Amino acid sequence: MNSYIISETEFDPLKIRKNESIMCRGNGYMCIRASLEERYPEEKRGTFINGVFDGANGEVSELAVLPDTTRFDIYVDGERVFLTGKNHTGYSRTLDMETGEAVRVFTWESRAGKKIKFKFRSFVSQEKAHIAAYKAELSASESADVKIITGICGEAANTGVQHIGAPVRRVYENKTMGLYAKTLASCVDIAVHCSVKCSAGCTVSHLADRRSLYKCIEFTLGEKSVVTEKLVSYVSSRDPEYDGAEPGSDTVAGDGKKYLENACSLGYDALFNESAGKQRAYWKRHGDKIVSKNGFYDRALKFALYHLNIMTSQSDNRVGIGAKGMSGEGYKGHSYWDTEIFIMPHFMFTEPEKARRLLEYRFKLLKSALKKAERFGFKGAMYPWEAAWITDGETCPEYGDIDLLTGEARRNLMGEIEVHISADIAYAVWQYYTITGDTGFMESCGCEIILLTALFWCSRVTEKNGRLEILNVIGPDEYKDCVDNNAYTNYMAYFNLKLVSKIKDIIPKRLKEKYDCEKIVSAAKNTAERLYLPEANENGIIPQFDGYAELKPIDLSPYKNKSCVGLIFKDYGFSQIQKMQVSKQADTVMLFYLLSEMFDKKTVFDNFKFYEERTVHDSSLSMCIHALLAARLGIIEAAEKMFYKACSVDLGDTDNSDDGIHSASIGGIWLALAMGFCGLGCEDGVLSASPVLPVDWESFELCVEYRGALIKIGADAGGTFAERLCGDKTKIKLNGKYIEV
Ligand code: IFM
Repeated sequence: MNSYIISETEFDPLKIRKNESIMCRGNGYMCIRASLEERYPEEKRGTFINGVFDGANGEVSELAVLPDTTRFDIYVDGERVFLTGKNHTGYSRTLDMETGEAVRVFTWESRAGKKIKFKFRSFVSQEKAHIAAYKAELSASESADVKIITGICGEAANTGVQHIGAPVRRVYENKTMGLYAKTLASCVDIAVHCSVKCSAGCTVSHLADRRSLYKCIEFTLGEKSVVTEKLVSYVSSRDPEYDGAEPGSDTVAGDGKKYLENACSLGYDALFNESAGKQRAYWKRHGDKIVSKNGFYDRALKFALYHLNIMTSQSDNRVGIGAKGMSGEGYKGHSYWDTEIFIMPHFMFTEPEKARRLLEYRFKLLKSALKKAERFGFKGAMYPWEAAWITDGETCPEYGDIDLLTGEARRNLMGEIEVHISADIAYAVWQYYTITGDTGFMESCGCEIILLTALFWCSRVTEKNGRLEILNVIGPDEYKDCVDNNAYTNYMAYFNLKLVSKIKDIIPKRLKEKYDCEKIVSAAKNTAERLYLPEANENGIIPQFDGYAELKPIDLSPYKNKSCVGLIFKDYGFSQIQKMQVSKQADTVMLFYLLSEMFDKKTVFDNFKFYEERTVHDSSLSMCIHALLAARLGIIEAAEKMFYKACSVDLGDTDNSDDGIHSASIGGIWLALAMGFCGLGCEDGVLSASPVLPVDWESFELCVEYRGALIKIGADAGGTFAERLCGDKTKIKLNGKYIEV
């Protein structure tokens, strides 16, 4: 079984959207959903460039769907090719994650009984960030007249919202097509170029349709296959190459045309070989694997690594990671705490320069965070709950869905009171520093983030009951609004405040001149000392928030372990759920992963059990953390079951990924394996691990980059192992003992 392959073996219109997401191709600069060549009502095409957000129509800024190049309208003897349940055989579609190429084959039968073989191939270049390529190979059982119409469709829109203005279109020398447009509110220039060529003698013409430009290729097909090759380039004025400069639409158009011409001089095969080579080099450094009877685990791991790679910019520190990466419109392409807590550890331990860039993105958001704090009457940095482009500020919509009875839009409070994100970002800064020892980053960005987020907490606390409390928040469990002293928030804020004393000796002069650092250090110390940290009650349970113990416990069995999310809302309204002991996702238990040194094993075990029974795991962020904790607690069988569910979030049989894959859950697959089963950590500047092997697994291994050395760590039937693959000798702590690798 090849773990690099994701496939579908039959055509199912109801799976179109999900497969568009999970088989999405990209390179961190752009992503293209794996839409089928022919059109179907169920499809949701989408091409995205990292950082190209737009907030047209007064709605919050969202990642804009760009002009589409994936569509091929094909006619055989005048009959349009599309698949029904009966008119085709030999269907298969695969994404080969090892090379990044998608391949789709089938034999279609026309109404007149002619059989046409189709093979479509496509990829987004790993080597040339702006380039994508498509190839269609056709052959026929008997002679048939074929017409292929393909090009650039500028009608593409986000669900119900057009972000791209009316385009300018050009055809150069009857060959290259160019489509130029601006996003409506953010005024980002977009240039899409496309060239289509055919291996057979054919008639070629161009068609201009509304907002679109196509090439029409007509030829007579027989047994000998005819190949149509389509190369495209995408460029935007927000690209990192132009950072700081206003390139102007002519430069953007000129560069896009140049990129395409250069790609055309190579052609599909050479471009593919180059790109696949780069993708293989990625796998060489990311040789993580799970060997087990159930090959699903290894595939899920490769799937996670594949998507982590394509969702993350290779060079730009002005962009974050969307909750769906760039694989769909879901969550509007916004970045949440998902990045710092679920995704970033992977990069800290494998490609620290990417982790640094992601934190630099948060540094660039400081201005927005300061402004947001001021708007709500606080000091310091109150980070946006949802972030898009660096100057967009808070992009969490103020209103959510309508109340079906009244038709009134329901207020969405996350942007205002889901404040734990500020502590999550500070946590990630510290974690990055302890893993990498990157003092340069602390000097340029890290210290300032820690100081200003701590200052926020100093102003966000309320004097009550003779102590400082944090009132009116939403914790990670979003099924509970407006609670006081959410344990997760309070403990993470405490950690954030305590960090200030840890960095006080490395605060750069620049910051001392800019802020009254001594005052912040002392305020953070006093606030931390007086901050209320919810403690375990007589049953050993740390209340998720004030009054949790008084809420009604209910039987969650009808809602747990179901493939459908939000089932509980069929029986209860949101206000009823507020009064029940039911959590959407890991909340208090997150602390046992992040701040494990603050809790003893019994507390962790008792709370894990208590809260898991009360959690419906309706968020994709939940199961991976539970798997991680179960592995750390040594309940390996349960951990494996939970890991299986975490791996199934996108790869399982649900339609939950139609709007894009789940980035946090994907980060969580690596997290559960690395920080759970492998027990990876960093203690006093030394890499540590304590791998445990589930009984059904033969072995697993992870490749970790630690301070310049690449180290393979894992477990097999012979026990645990650590081996240096390259870099300098280094000391690590394996199963509690120091060894040199
Ligand atoms: O950040 C998460 C949140 O914890 C649960 N709802 C979805 C968000 C984006 O993934």
